[in-house]
Amino acid sequence: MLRLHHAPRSRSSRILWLLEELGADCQIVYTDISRMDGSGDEDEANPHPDKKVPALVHNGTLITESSAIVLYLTDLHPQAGIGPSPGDPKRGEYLTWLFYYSGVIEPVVTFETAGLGDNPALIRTFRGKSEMERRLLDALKHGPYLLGDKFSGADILVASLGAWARPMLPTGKLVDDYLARCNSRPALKASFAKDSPR
Ligand SMILES: N[C@@H](CCC(=O)N[C@@H](CS)C(=O)NCC(=O)O)C(=O)O
Repeated sequence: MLRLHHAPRSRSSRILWLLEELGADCQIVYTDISRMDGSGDEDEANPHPDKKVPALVHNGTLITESSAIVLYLTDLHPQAGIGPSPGDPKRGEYLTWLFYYSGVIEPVVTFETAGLGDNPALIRTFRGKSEMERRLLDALKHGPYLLGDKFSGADILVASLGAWARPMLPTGKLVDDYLARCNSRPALKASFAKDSPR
């Protein structure tokens, strides 16, 4: 049994999208979170240790962090073909993008937003926006998706960032077309209906 603790218009919305891609049966528990604009509040019933979303519970096991949840769910539903399984030649590239997303892209975006994009210690550790842009463009040149021919959970992470903060991704037609391709997926449209409680 899968249960997703979800807050509308947040990082858990991308997990709703993935669940639709996978055709996975999952209970959605709508939860309040404390938001950047000062609205909302922590929900005591949220099992996330930091009272954030997404938080996934599978047969009593708690999984947090978007990339970990994406990997967990695509491994759980290999037949959907949304993430290469162990043994697939694309597996290493898939893991690289999932972890590069959480380990580099999100920190770089956060530092840029905070005006710390030229901090030498941060650049030494994570590199900066230009290196991140080069990595994305190099992959998408061979597209149409990050892993090449096949759409994957890594695209859900990057495209959902693009929907939230388009200026944080490289400008230009290559990325515009990539985002349009991802955003036209029927599973994303289906997930919108579940984003807020009825
Ligand atoms: N690295 C985490 C970040 C999760 C996160 O920051 N979620 C936001 C919503 S977009 C949240 O729950 N914020 C509530 C808070 O900061 O208390 C992930 O990707 O899962």
